[in-house]
Amino acid sequence: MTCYEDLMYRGLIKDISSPELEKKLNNEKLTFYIGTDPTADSMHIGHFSSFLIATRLAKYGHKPILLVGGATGLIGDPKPSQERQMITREQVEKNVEGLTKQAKDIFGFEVVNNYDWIKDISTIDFLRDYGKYINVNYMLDKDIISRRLETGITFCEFAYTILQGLDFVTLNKTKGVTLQVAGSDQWGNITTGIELARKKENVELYAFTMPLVLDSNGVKFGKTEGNALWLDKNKTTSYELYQYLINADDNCVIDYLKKLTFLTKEEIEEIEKKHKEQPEIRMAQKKLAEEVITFLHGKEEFDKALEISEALFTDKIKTLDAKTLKENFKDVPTFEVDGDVNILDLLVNNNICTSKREAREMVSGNAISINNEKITDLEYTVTKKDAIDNEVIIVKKGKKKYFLGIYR
Ligand code: 383
Repeated sequence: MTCYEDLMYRGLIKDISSPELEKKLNNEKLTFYIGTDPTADSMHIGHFSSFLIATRLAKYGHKPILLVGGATGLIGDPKPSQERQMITREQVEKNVEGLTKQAKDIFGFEVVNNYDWIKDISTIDFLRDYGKYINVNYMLDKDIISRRLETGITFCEFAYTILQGLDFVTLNKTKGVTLQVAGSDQWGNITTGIELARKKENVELYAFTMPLVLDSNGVKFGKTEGNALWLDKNKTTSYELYQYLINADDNCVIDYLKKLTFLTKEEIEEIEKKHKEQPEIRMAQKKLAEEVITFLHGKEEFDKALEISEALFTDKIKTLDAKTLKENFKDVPTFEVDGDVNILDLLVNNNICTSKREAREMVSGNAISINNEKITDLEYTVTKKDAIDNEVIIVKKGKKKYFLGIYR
């Protein structure tokens, strides 16, 4: 398969800047970049699904540069609905540090910061050297800007697209970058750069965008209720990531394998065949979890996540020690236990059940287990002896809800 065919097979191409791109990707070695703004100190799984393109193109001999937007992060890429909250300079600096380290650790490519070239451009130079080439009418036509005209957009965010445009032109001059890659939400910013390069430098730059990765309800991949799935394993454990991936929709998991792993077409087809025969064993989801977590956190972390998950589903939970359990359940609701306590009181006092009545129903209905042993006796007394290492009890309510009890 050629590079372009591979990208098409995986559904990784949405918009392209020109039909020449196919030949370029297949026959030349391009230097390209993909950027992210320091809105947080870690990337999340949504970024990962885009940034993986860096490694994918590198495998075909292209050279990736990862950009962290130390300058653009101070301005804010216009969101569809409303103006962004400004982030303090200190916070942006901290986030840049976190992201730079993370990008290097995970992908191992060169990382640049646009603050390095934007900080020294004076207002007059900005307006003369860049502003003069970009027509306001052209800017107003961009989706990212036009959709904000009703609710309003400040000049600060309006100007953002020119900064991203000047990055593309600058990286072309300083590093020989000729291609920019991003998620499809970035098309407007990318084309500003192409326009600037044509008008100012008489140079043709190239780009393509990737479609957003969605689940079958049209929800963005990685959006869970509440928390983002961070790539920093101190913020989102490998176990949590495993839980998210293992629960991927049957209808989407093959698409995820194409977009988020380096498995070949043949390997994916093989998995798809088995997946269709026996979706209930979730082998496609398991493979997805293995590939993604191993890429992000390494094999050891994946093995640990797998071990914990399997232990929770079988009666092996007692093979885990208190420390491992505490580490990996840090985001699970936690409560303290003191002495001996009746099962119903334990459930109600720690908000596992909302009432004694619910607690009774759950226990009689076989829906409560402690360290994977079903508790069905309404009179059961939980004691320290139930705890792993005399310290930890894992209460499971129904199929998926876990609570962590710690004996003092
Ligand atoms: C800034 C300066 C550049 C090039 C890019 C940027 C950042 C860009 C942006 N990107 C998103 C972000 O930072 O806002 N203006 O969260 C996301 N990306 C990637 C991908 C994506 C985009 O980091 O679609 C999802 O992850 O492009 O939303 O010179």
